[in-house]
Amino acid sequence: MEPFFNKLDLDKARWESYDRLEERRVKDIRDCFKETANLSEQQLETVAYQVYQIDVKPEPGAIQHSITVIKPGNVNGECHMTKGHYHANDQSAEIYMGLKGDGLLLMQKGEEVRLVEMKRGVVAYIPPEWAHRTINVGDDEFVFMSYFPGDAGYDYQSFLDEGVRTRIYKTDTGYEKVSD
Ligand code: PAN
Ligand code: ZN
Repeated sequence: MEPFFNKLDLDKARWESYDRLEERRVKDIRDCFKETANLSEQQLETVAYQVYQIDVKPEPGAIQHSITVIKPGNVNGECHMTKGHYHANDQSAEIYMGLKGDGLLLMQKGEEVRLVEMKRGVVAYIPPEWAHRTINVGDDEFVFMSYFPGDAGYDYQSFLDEGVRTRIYKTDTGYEKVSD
């Protein structure tokens, strides 16, 4: 393949161009939240996050990279978050870099949980075999960049089946962690 580049607008925390945009609405990720009874149609249709994808072939040796934007908001108090996943290829690590806003990176392996505050400039390393999810705990959008192996893949179901050990709720002054 040919070498290529894309420009990142550091002020806007967005690619100037990209190949694909994936959007997930609250209705697409409702199973991630603890309390989902009585959600309005409007809330179900709300976009929780977007992934701006640069397309690279999903091959060993390649490096995927994308920007995720989590919109501010909550579902019955629980902050907007990504679905979260293990990598299907469980030897795949990943790097997240905070670009804008206030987010948390939650990593989980069995009973163990780690949380990293992902402000602009924080670069976090997700080792192989740790599930990972990001959460917007701020009042503005939270944006970060991901770099991961071409053949990492996604295993959403194992994380969903296992269940998350820590939930993050909005408070007047920020957020609180609640063990589940
Ligand atoms: C990220 C995530 C992205 C969206 O690029 O895929 O933030 O989160 P979900 O995939 O959990 O919906 C990544 O971790 N890739 O491996
Ligand atoms: Zn990942």
